[in-house]
Amino acid sequence: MSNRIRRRILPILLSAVFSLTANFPAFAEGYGPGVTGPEILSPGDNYAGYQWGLYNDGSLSVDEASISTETYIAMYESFKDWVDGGGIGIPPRRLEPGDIIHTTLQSVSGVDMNVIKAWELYTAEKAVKNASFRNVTVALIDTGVDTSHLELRSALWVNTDEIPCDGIDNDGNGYIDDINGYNFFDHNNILRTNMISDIHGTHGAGTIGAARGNGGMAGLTDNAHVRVMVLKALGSNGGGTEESIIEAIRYAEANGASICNLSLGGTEHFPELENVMASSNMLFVVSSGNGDESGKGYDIDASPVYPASFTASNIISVANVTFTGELDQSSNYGAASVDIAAPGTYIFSTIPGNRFDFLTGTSMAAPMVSGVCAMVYSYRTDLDLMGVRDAVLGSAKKLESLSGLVACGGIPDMYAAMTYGLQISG
Ligand SMILES: [Ca+2]
Ligand SMILES: [Ca+2]
Ligand SMILES: [Ca+2]
Repeated sequence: MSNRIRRRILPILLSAVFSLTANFPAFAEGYGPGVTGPEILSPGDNYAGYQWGLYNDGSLSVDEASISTETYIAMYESFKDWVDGGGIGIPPRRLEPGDIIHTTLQSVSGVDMNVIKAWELYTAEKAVKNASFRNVTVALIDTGVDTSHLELRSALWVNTDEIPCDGIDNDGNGYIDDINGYNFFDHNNILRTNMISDIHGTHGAGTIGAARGNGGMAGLTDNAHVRVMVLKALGSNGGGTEESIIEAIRYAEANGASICNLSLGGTEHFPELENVMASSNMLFVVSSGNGDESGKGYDIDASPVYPASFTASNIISVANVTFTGELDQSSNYGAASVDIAAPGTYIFSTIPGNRFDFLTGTSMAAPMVSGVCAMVYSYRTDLDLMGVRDAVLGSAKKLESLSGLVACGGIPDMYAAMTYGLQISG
């Protein structure tokens, strides 16, 4: 069966994550009949066939319809001339059928994180050793999250020591009514803030924790043991302050998170943030960044971005690989600074309003690694977080195209990471 995605991309918008959200009426209204994925993937989750990062049999393809930069500029200049001329006279150049360039991208079988086998192992052993699986909290420091999304309700960390909506800081942690996390950007407990800016955080939360078997998509982790703590530290323009991010990190650690996803970064070096991260007991998973102003990825060993380029050993920096096994053209890389790549192009996940969409960027790749780390940490009670890091990097599925671009030369293999260093019988 072939799953085909059709989409339009304007060249000028290629690098902008938010630009990829507008054109998907097919996914506009929650759970529908949609396209059925391979039944093996996640029975009941009818969109899971789009989640090539979990399982890729080579059947997924994307039809991209784009126009050349030259055509775009010609149209823009023509429109500008027309406006400058008072909107009369020669009409501006319009898009003609010949201007559209169609490209079909075909996925390559096996470029995935071997998630099915990992789930089977986890589920089979869960029946026997349920009590000994670790409960893991993943802190997502990002924009807001639509905490009411049907896929996320059972995925969220709950502060059981806090009574909601009574205006009192019941657990005395310094934050009033912090039930699923906190908003460090606006300094309040509102986690669902804006339908547009919350796309970024909601998408990452779905990749890690969307419910399995209830329709829609499938998150990487088991809601019974892995939860997402929502920490908003970025505003509606995607920016935030060093102070708010540091405060969110301190909150995460103080309230039991062990893995911290940071799908954010910039070229400015923040020494205090670096100190706080290096001295934290958490494992950080950070995005390597989406290239320069023209959307072209670059070597962050030569031109650092932070926090991806911080050298602390409790940081995993993540680049973005496409479903063909190549690094995405927009993804930053670095043989020393970037540890691993992960699926980050045409990533299907949750967005606000019970909807779903495809997004592209290293911001989508980092939550993949956070989800894998969380499952390994939950399953492998014999490992500490540095052991989890070693397992994920040491068992990575090597891809020739990534050699020399990321330190481990591959993408996560969830099954191999969970069984890293173990003798598996049968
Ligand atoms: Ca509190
Ligand atoms: Ca309260
Ligand atoms: Ca689901």
